[in-house]
This record gives sequence, C-alpha cells and structure tokens, in this order.
Amino acid sequence: MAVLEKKATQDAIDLENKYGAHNYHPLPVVLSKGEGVYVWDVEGKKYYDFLSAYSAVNQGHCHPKIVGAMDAQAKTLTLTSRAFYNDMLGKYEKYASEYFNFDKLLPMNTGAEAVETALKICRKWAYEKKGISENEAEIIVCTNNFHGRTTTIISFSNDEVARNHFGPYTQGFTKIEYDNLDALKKAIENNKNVAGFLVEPIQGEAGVYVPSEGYLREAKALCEANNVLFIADEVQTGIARTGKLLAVDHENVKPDILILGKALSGGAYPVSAVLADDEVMNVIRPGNHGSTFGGNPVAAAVAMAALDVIKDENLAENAEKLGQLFRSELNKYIENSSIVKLVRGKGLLNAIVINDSEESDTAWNICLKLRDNGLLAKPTHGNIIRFAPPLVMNEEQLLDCVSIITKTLKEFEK
Ligand code: IF1
Repeated sequence: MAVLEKKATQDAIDLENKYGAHNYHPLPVVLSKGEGVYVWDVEGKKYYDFLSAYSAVNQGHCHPKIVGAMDAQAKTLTLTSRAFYNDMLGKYEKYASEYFNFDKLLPMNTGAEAVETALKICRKWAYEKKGISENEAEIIVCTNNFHGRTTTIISFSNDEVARNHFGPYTQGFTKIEYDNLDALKKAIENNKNVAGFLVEPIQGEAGVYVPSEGYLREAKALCEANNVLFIADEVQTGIARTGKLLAVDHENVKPDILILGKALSGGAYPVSAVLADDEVMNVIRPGNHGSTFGGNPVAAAVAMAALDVIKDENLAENAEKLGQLFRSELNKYIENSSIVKLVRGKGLLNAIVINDSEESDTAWNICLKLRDNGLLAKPTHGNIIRFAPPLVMNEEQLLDCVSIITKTLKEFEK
C-alpha cells in the first residue's frame, strides 16, 4: 500500500504528535486490535507481536479468561479505595501470596510504584529491624539498571536521557557492576549501612543481559550472610517469561522482597505487587503507604485470572521450549551472518546484537522492515533488538516468525 493511502495511520500519528507529550518515539505503526499472538493496524494489516508490550502481554492479547474476569468485576464493583474493605482483595492477596510462596502482598498499580514501595519497605526494615541509623540506609543497585521512571528510580540510573535535568536526586544508593560478585561483596563489606540489593534477574532494557550461572544464588547468599535484603525486580522477567514462573527460580533463589508488574495482569489492567514474609512486610503500618487504586476489585479479579492462565496453559514450560527453539534456529542463521553478532536470552526473553555501532540506525531500519514483513519488535539500546512474543505462541507460529526474522535480516547482509 503506498504511503499516501495509509491515511488512517498518518492521521492517528498526527493526532498524537499534536496533542500528546513527545515522551516516546514509537515505531510508525498504529494498532487497533489484538488477539493472542497477533495485532492488527488501522489499515487492517496483521502482525505477530514480538514485544508483548515489554512482557506485559505474556498470556496473549485480550485473553478471554482475563477479559471475562475484568468485564464481570467491572460490572459489579470497580473501586472502593482502601478506606473500606472489599470482597476481592483478601482473596487475591491470599491467592497470590500462596502462588509465590510469601506471607504477604502489598498491592500497587505500576511497576515503578512497586519498586518505590519495595525501596520504602527496605529502608523502614533497615531502621526498625537491622538498627541502621535513621536516614543512613544504603541500597545497592546495578549499573545499566532499569526499574522505572520516577524521580527516586532515575536518581540511581546511569541512562543520561532518563536522568538528566530531573535533579535534585534521591540519595542512598550505591551502583555496582552487574553480574560482578566481588563488586557486591566489596560494596556490602565496606558499608555497615547497606540495607538491600535491588537487582533485575536479567537486565531487560540494558539489552537482555543474562548473568553468569550462579550469580543470583551467590548474590543472595552474600546478602543473607550480611543481613541485607535481596530485592528481585521481576516486573519484566517474572510471570513465566524466562521459562520459569520467576527468573530467580532458575537458581532456586527466594528473594526477601519480590516485585511484580506487567504480566501480573496479562496486560489488561495496571496491576503490580510487592511480596515479602512477615518479618519484612510487617514494618509497614497503617498510614505508611498506599494508593487510590492499589488492590482495587478489578485489579484483584484480573490478576487472579492472569495467574490462573499461566498455570492452566503451562506457559512457563512453553516459554522454555520455544525459547530454546528460537535461539537454536537463530544461531543457525548467525553462523553465516555478517549483520548479527549473537542471540542471547532465557525462555522467550531474547535479543539479537546487530553488528553495527550503537549510534547506527541499522537496528531501527531492521525493525521497520520487520514491520513491513508482518512482525513487530523494537530496538532497546542502539544495536540490540529485543524479541519477546506472547508465551501462548505455538511452535508453528514461532518457526513462521523465525523465517520472517531471517528473511528480513538477509536484506541487510553486506
Ligand atoms: C516505558 C523499558 C522495558 C521494568 C522493570 C520496573 C519497570 C519496568 C525491570 C517499571 C518497565 C517498561 C517501561 C516502558 C518500557 C518498558 C521497558 F524500555 F522502559 F525499559 F521493559 F525494558 N522494572 N519497563 O522493565 O514498570 O512503571 O513501566 O509499569 O517506560 O516505556 P512500569
């Protein structure tokens, strides 16, 4: 279809440019429908969704069980605030706490809110349980982290575009190199005020960096030995994305604080959560924390349905199986490729590194061509393209996507 004929697409883009803040640079495609692994644009073109809204749509677009639960609850009771009890929250808190093997859950809405909640819990635990002097708590984070976009979270980011001109910044954070146990050991042993270690089990936005085998296990052991809380941000890696229910499950690590978001709702509704055992969670008392929508009845209904689907449809096992197939098929292509350096990931959270500079627009141009060929993906940093389809994909669809990806890459071979 000629560019001029894509009027509906251009009209939608023009509207956003005129009336919307310019805080994104989306791939030029305008979506209007989603179902399972597919999305359609306003011109009626069908695509495989290979981003899943950054791992929020693990259960597939508009999953009938999730939408059904949302629809039924939305017609019954949407929001009470926490000024009163409601008949859904306790059921959800019990269901999800047992599902992830923790004593308690604090319900929030977005991933960043859940990260902020975890940081507050960690600090309060440090003062009231560990005995660190007031306002002295230090939390260790990793360079190239991505935990959201609030002022405190970007205070410990080293992504200049996300951080610059938003100061003054929140103090109390120490950055160390990711996947470096010596750096963690040194940071913990050099400072008696260390309260916690916040880490992504796989660094998603940085470019799907999978840490060395044993890193998470050894990091947790270091934290345990020094009475430091191990805080796992599983907003992107959780809910079956990496081939286990949680990415930390690959190393049998139980975090002291678990942060969830995105696919906790299957992408149908903003739902996030912080889970911990009583020894940590009970530092939170009435009035310490909350949110208008946190734990609302619709969120509770949606999250329980979304978690049911993960288990009912064996999505972790499917992600593991299809992830291995995806990487082995791409590696066959990469053997003779001049444009792709490598593929890496776990389960269905993968990325390819393009053989070009960070500043080049090759990865972007490849994603534009993938779009034309019926598959949607987007570069993370510069020359890395993240591939994260819904976990409900079947083998035939995955192999179809592999052929679209390799056919497209071939157009860029030198
Ligand atoms: C955007 C990135 C991914 C996250 C982890 C917390 C949050 C996120 C590990 C905050 C959110 C989203 C944000 C979204 C794009 C996407 C993203 F590119 F921004 F970095 F996935 F890698 N912890 N990640 O990945 O959750 O507040 O967004 O619900 O900002 O465009 P949120």
